[in-house]
Amino acid sequence: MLTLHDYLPSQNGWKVRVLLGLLEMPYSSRNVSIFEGESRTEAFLKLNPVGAIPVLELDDGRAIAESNAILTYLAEGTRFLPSDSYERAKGMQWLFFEQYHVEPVIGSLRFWTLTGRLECNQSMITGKREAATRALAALAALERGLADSRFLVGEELTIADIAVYAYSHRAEDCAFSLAAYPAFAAWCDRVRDAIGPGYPVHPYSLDPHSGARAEL
Ligand SMILES: N[C@@H](CCC(=O)N[C@@H](CS)C(=O)NCC(=O)O)C(=O)O
Repeated sequence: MLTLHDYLPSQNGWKVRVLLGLLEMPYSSRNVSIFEGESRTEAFLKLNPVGAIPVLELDDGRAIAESNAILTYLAEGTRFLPSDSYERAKGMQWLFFEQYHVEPVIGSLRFWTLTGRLECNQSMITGKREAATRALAALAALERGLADSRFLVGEELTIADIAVYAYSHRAEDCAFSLAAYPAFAAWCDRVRDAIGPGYPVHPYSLDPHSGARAEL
């Protein structure tokens, strides 16, 4: 059986949980306590030399890291990864966009905000202001990209939507208003409906080692 090395508050892990669920693929989940250093142990670094979750371990012990690489692997041959080479490349375009403009920007700001680190560490504010500018640029790009289509690649949900939605739909956690991005907000509703219930976003406060305060 597949094993997902995961950390529940991670939206990178969430992406993989969603696709495994939509594909109805059985898997076992192994929690990696990242704030206690579990992702930096010798054993874990053999699975992913970078020391980060999610990692998908196959039946034969081989492992795949990087959330979007895992999505691509799992979606092969399914409706979530187009077979047409142009559409597939468009999907890749958004997966790369997500890794450069969304995850390290909105995802990181969200982490610093929700775990209270930003508030406690004023020296970070300048850097994070730059991140905020980049986050707004990412939302504006999504607004333009979604002006004329239901999903990022045409009319159906693909892994590009799952990946981009994971952190971008939580932009309000970083105090960004979505009011200026109506096409993006409407797409968020469509993705939420297409995915269906059963994939909660877990708070960092679930993990006593995350530094997140319960009231945040
Ligand atoms: N680009 C990677 C990012 C993975 C990542 O940053 N994972 C975080 C959790 S969201 C992690 O495991 N951090 C632990 C660490 O860096 O020690 C992906 O998309 O999978």
